[in-house]
Amino acid sequence: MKRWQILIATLLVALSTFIIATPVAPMSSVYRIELNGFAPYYSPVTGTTYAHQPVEWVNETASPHTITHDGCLTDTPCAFDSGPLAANARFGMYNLKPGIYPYHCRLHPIMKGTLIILNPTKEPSIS
Ligand SMILES: [Cu+2]
Repeated sequence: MKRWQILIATLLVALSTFIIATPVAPMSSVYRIELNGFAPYYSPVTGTTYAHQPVEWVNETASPHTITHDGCLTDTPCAFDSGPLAANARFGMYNLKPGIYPYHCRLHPIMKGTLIILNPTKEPSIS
């Protein structure tokens, strides 16, 4: 084997090792919140993610529920309201601004959760 062939083979091995060892960051993976039939009903009950990451609620119960931002019942802006979400159905939000979003189920007011959307460069403000 000539010197240049050894050099290329060495570079290819080094490159393939680098590619295999470098994990791909899940930048667009979905942040998932499950709805359960028992307290605290939303899991995680306080979800925290970043503004670039889509958020998805999945109804794991046999009953319909809503994911309703508390602002929808006040004079503050309504950031999201799923309407009745059937069993095994999903509800996604993809463009929430950084902030703290308390939410609840319109059908079962005992169900309450909080979604915190972080901006990597700033502290969240109350929505
Ligand atoms: Cu409910």
